[in-house]
Amino acid sequence: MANNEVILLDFWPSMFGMRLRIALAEKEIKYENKEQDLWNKSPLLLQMNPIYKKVPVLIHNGKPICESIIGVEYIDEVWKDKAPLLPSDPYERAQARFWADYIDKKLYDSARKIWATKGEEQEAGKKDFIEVLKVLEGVLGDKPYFGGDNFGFVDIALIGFYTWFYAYETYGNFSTEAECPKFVSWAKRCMQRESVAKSLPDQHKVYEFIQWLRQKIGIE
Ligand code: GS8
Repeated sequence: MANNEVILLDFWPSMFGMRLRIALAEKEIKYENKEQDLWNKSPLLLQMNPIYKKVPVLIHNGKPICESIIGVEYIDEVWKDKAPLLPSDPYERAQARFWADYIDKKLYDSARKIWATKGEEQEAGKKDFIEVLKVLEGVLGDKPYFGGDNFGFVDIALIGFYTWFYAYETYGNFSTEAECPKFVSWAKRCMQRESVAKSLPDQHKVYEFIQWLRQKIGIE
């Protein structure tokens, strides 16, 4: 539809980009994916996200929406007739936003320390990372998804990280399954969904990318 043009400025290993890919797939929205070179940023990316100059950017009918979590909420509001992602109850919705925010504030940084640092800093990152996963396991409880019986907002905020786990475990020398088995069962359950399976790259490809990144930042 001419008045429903959707473009995603994306970068394949980005767990933030994956959030939008999954949300768009859940809603069955057709879009054009424009892969970005983050080391040579396109005029389009600089124009659409002049503040942070980061991907992902969702562009709906020419208008940019920056920040992945805000983009997922936007998608849920605009295409509200299909596959609701946020809970309908205001309190539940506030809780879902809280946990998505927790993932952004706590998980990314600790995970990054596992592959981008060494020694004590790496050990601290690993410890924090497992602690965060344990907190999230507690939130999940015995539910199949963070959204309860339905896959939803918090699941989308979190599952993209899973494709980086192989690299975290290899560099950090630990097993998530041994530390957080419930978390891994949840992740495998999510991976069975078509929207997730087709939005996440292969974990070995991500590992190779991180190897390249480690060389680039001079840690290898
Ligand atoms: C994070 C986006 C981000 O870090 C969101 O959208 O949720 N809070 C934002 N994007 C990275 C690529 S993924 O690690 C990025 O675009 N980096 C380019 C840069 O920092 O120059």
